[in-house]
Amino acid sequence: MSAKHHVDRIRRQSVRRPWPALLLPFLALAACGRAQLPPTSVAPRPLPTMEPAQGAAATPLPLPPHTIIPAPVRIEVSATQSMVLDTAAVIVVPAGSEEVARIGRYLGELIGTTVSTTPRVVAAGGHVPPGSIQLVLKGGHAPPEDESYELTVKEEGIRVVAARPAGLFYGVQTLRQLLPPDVEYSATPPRPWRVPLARVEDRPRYPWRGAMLDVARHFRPPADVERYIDLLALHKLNRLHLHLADDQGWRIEVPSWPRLAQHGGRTEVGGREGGYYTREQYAALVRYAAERYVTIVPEIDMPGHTNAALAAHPELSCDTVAPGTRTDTEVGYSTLCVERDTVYRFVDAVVGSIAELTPGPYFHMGGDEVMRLSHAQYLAFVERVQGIVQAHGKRMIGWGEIAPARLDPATIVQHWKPDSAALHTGRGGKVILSPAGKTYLDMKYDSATALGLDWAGLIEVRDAYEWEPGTWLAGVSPEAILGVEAPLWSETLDSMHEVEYMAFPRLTALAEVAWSPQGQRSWEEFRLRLGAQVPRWTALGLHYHRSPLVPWRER
Ligand code: TNX
Repeated sequence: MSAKHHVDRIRRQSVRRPWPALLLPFLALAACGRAQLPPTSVAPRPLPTMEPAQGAAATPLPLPPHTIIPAPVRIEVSATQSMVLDTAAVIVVPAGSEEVARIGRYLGELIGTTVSTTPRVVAAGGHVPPGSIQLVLKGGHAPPEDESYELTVKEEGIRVVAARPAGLFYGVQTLRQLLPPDVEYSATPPRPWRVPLARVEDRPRYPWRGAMLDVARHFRPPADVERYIDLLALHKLNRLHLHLADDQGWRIEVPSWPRLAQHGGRTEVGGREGGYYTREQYAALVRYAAERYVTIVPEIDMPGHTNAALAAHPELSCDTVAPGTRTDTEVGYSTLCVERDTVYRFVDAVVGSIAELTPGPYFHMGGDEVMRLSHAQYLAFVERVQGIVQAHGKRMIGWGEIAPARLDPATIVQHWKPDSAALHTGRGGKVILSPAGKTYLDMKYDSATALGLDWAGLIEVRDAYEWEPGTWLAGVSPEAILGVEAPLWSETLDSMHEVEYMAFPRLTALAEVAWSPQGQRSWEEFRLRLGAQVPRWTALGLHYHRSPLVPWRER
């Protein structure tokens, strides 16, 4: 899918002191949206309003101050002035940086749809036509993981400046959201685009801004995963955790254990044919994600949730009798035989083969919901797997249950339900927050939602938005929180449309939880920005839940 995107009539938000000159300053909307005008030489104007959502109180709702999601740290957008991006524009990139040139091409494809409307990418140094876009890598000593950027849109041209290419990519995503939503259509007729004059300074709150896709319960072909990656990139999310194996299916080829995918990949929940990724397909997904600054985090869930592996290789179970394949959704019945050496040869082969294809530093071992082992057996298994993962050069991640094992501080615990994560942060370890009652995208929105489960409660978009990760876990300091991840378990979801419907708009809300400063987040203001996404989401063909809490605007 080409990267394409939004926004119509923009109002600006200045969270701190407004920048001087050029931009018409409004003050940030206060909680329920009455704007005040700061001292300014520009004559005050009434804040534009919109019709209330159907069934809402009769008070007209204000337009949002801007419609960028996640909200940048600092943003000013002119309500009245814009620049014109026409076919003379080029995209200027630093000479010698293929990586930034690639970001330039990505931006060009977003803006243009044909050879004549797609801006050329040129190396800095030559003549730059007015009204062009410059992607600038600034020197300095920023750490490799720096994701900050600055974006300025002036009449003379657009500049994105960052220390690292990732920052440039995020600046491009913000620019995408300043462009009219029609850019998201691949068949839009060529014409100049208007971009409101703007100035943005931005950086993420958390380095881990993730989503998880359960491709084990229902397999998703690579094209669906690519689409999900594109949607993550739009929201400045940077991790895609793939749940690659569970009781109902094994989804990745392991050459030395071919039956895992060939037999274990046959089925899925409900009994339809499953599927698996070949090594080439998986490597292509990793590349596709990396080009969008998304790190793939592979998970092979063990020692439980392993029926598909046991069905393919009965020597992994204690009775060595192959169980049948399973297409139901019961949990807790399967386990690897943790006393057998074969099991560790299997773990080593699987971790090694996936690690080879995974440039990202992480390997997720699952470790959840094990009911057939003693606690001592379970902990010993986790510790042994940690050694194998480290021997393959990766940092281990596991669900909250692994915390009581003797973990290396470099290992990461993913919290999903009350657990002993504090044990791990006590030893200097980090935690990813995926509290089920806030981040589980497979929970129903309300009692009328046809899809999904409800064991962790009903989660409306407001619930997903309104929480503070920094103080979420008692006994865990804010510094120990690596970030936030939203898992999408797929027991009840067997199409990409259903996946999208459950993810959106909650994933949009969680992207802002992970990126934007807590002190600047307000549900009343966020829901206005969310409601303004309709034209862009329509252009993207996105399936989403029309939450009654959001004033959706068609234009
Ligand atoms: C719990 S969260 C699970 C998954 C299920 C999910 C359904 C976790 C680590 N385990 O196996 O799919 O609930 O919501």
